[in-house]
Amino acid sequence: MKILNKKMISLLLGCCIWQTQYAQKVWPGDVNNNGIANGVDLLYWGVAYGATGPARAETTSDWSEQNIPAPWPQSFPGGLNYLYADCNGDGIVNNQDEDDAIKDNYNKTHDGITPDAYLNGVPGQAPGLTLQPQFAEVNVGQEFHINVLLGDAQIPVQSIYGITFKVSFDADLIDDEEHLEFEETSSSWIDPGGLNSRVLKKRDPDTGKAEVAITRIDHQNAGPGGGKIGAFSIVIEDIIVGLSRDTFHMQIDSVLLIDKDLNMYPVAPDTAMVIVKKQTSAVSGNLLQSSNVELFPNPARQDCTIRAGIPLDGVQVCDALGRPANFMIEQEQDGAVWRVRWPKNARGVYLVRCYAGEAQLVKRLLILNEGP
Ligand SMILES: [Ca+2]
Ligand SMILES: [Ca+2]
Repeated sequence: MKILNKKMISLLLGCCIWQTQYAQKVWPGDVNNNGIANGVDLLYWGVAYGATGPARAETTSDWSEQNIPAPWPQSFPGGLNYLYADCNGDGIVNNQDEDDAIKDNYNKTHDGITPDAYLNGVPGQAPGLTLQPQFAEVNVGQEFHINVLLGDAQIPVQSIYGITFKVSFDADLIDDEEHLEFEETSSSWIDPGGLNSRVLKKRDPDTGKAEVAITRIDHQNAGPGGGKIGAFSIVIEDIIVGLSRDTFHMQIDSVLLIDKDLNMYPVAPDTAMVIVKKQTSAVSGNLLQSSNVELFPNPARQDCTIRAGIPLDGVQVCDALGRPANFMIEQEQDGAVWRVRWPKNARGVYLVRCYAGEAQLVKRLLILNEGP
């Protein structure tokens, strides 16, 4: 038996690489060629918007492998050719590639998937992608909003061309597909004129997943800036059996922000919780108003204090997934003052639930550093 020497191995490897390169196909909608069509592909498409090059032999947006044409003059950082952004193969990157391919083929996969490079940042260090519920409590069947804000005065976004983010939510509280929808802010700070951006919105209430991608198409960055970029409108269905109240959670799982040159920047994801009241339950109104409950310091490093205008029956802290956090919670002064301490490595966003009778209030707590 002949033993392969180094030269033969490298020749064999070279042969494999050669074959791989020439086996490349276009899958209409998978612009970054990683095996799946999703919001990240919209970002690549936006960067290549308006480019032209050789058309494919066959013009189609069907989800099937297509032979590549001759290379286009331009490439993305990393070397991927712009020809992949021409999803339908007609020789130009324009709206049809988005409508007919990225949207229609959303979440379809081929071959092996190379995971997309999302860049979740650290709260307090990177600009935040914040979920801001319109109300702390809602009734079953009541429509409410969770505003989505990107960057703020403390930590603005320096430069943005596009962003995509994935969220999870409590699907069992959403009965109808239309009862969780994202509406982008028209003429937001990302696109003040309202004419130079495109949005991809997809949600699957069955699995409790949604993705939103926004990209500019004019090769100009927006920013520095911050503020509202859109809102989820939500209706909770009356399907909560055996409970007088429940909570609706939404969290941002992954986010990717780019500039016009496809440089990627970290963004700190957020989580939100809204208490759902059943209309038949005896809820004692707005005993607990936000102004009645102080939480300080916030952001906090080692501990925080809750001071309420009335005695509280209890305080609970949940992590980003809505699970009770293993924090030390001590009651002082007949329940009007509570002190919360946490273990090391607790950095992140938490939700603090305060109870008094039938009333509840949720406050967001940002922990910047590890405990003592
Ligand atoms: Ca892709
Ligand atoms: Ca095209």
